[in-house]
Amino acid sequence: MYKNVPIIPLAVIGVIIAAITAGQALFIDWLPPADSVEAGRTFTLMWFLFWCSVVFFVIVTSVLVYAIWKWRASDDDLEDGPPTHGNTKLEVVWTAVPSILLVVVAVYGYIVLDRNEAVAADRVEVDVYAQQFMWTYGYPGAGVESGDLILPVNRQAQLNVRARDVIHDFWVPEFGIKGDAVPGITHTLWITPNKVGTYPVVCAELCGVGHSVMRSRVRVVSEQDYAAWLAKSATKVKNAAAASAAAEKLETAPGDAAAGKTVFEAKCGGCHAALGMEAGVGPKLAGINWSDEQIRTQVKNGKGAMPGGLVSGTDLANVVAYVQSIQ
Ligand code: HEC
Ligand SMILES: [Cu+2]
Repeated sequence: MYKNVPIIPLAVIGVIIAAITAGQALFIDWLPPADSVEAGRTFTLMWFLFWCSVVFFVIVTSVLVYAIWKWRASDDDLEDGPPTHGNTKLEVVWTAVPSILLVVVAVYGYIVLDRNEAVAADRVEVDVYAQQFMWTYGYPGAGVESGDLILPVNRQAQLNVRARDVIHDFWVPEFGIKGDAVPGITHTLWITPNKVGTYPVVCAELCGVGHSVMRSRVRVVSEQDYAAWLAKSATKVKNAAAASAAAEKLETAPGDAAAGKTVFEAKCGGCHAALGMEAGVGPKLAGINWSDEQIRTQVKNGKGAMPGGLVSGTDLANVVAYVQSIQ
């Protein structure tokens, strides 16, 4: 029954079309390197779908090209074509084969998704914050905040992606995972980087004028480097907190008005004339009857034409004591 099938011309056309299609697939870098376990699975699924499509594309296109060439009507042929009836066998085949393939793809896709979203017990959790136009990464537990995302290699990272203003989208092309950052929602992503290196984080959702520069970096490092980085950053945070607590302690300690007078002359006298007893650029300070706290806040933060941060530490305590001494 296949006597009428023109095997040779079809095969020649098929080989040509297959070569062109495969050439485009193989010689162009369509995908970035798969540098996470999840990207490996997803990209393999992608290529499976692609090569299945190539097979059917080649079959259908070959028959089409052959038919166009072979049965092209001559220019003066105005007749309707001969009436043909369908071919049941052929129709059963072209319904059954794609149906089976769809089921295979659905099962395969489900397996990939299920594995990619399996949560590992030893995962590291990172809070990802998107805002116009930057990314920040928080390490809960360690109290560390970072502008770069640091991840240990070969360990699953759970990213809790949040937006502080509008919708953004967290994307690291090499990781094969992308997830929207939506205000009010925490979007969880699981990524297991499997190669040490530095990768770009891209915002993949148009989020405003600075969208194209909303980039940061992921640094995938060894487990030891990760632990060392986290410990060092946690220590830095602790030291900064201790330093500001110490400064606060100095500022709020009872001050010495005589020493404060010297500081006042140097730092405040230019504006608060006659040692604060008269108005200059700044108002007269005698008789304002403010609390220590109010004076301290004024000096730390400034107000209007008065700059903040002129004095700190013990000098601040002393100058507050001086201002109180002239009330
Ligand atoms: C550059 C000028 C300038 C310097 C220097 C300056 N001040 Fe002032 N200060 C002002 C001005 C102007 C105001 C009024 C601010 C306002 O309320 O807009 C002011 C207000 C204040 C007030 C609040 C008084 C009120 O009634 O509102 C206090 C207290 C004060 N200064 C203390 C200090 C002390 C202490 C220093 C030195 C550490 C200092 N200032 C240095 C210009 C200055
Ligand atoms: Cu954005």
